[in-house]
Amino acid sequence: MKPILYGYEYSVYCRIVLAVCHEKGVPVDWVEVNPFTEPVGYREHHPFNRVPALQHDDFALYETTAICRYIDDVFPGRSLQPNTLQPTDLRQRARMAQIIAVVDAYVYWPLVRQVFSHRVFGPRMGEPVDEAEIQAGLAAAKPILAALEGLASGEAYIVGSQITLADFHLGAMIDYFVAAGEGARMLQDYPKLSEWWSGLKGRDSMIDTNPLKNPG
Ligand SMILES: N[C@@H](CCC(=O)N[C@@H](CS)C(=O)NCC(=O)O)C(=O)O
Repeated sequence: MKPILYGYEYSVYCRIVLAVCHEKGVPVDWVEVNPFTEPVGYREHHPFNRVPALQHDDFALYETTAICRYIDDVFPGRSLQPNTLQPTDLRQRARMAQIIAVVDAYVYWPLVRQVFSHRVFGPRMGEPVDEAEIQAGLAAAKPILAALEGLASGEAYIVGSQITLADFHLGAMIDYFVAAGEGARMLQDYPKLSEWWSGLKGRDSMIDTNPLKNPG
């Protein structure tokens, strides 16, 4: 059976899973849930009421990193060479895990929830903008981007010449960040990240899964 993905249209975390599924050629059945409204019964799928959550036959899984690794491990995929989004080189594998952890711990809140949500998403949804949140997010973003610039490989992808799960984890967040003018300008200060992003953003899996592709 096709995996079922419980997700919210604008969720950056769901977009990571969708991009990975796109790369692996794995179709999913999408069930729309908005976690910000406490959907009735959804905690059965995710006890912390977040998205995404995956159901694959009798196997239920939540947490984006776990879901992406599962998709990559279980499905053979179609076109990737090598046919995995996890490097076999152990140091690159460790770097991939590190970047994903950095994204979850330090990137998501300032870049997405402070800068993107208040500069781009709020106005799109007719919600009030909190300039203080944007400025706090931009201030926090600088040392985080500097750290990621230090970790970036300088090759085509974030940990080396092979695309990995870390590209999608970071790429989904950067895409939202640069949707804000201040975010796009700030990224230019980081040459390795800018070069990496200019390559990744044109990938079909990134374009096709962009929740903002339709004008709002
Ligand atoms: N640790 C979770 C984080 C997922 C997450 O925070 N998702 C957001 C949407 S992008 C959410 O569900 N937010 C609901 C809320 O904050 O109440 C994961 O990796 O899947």
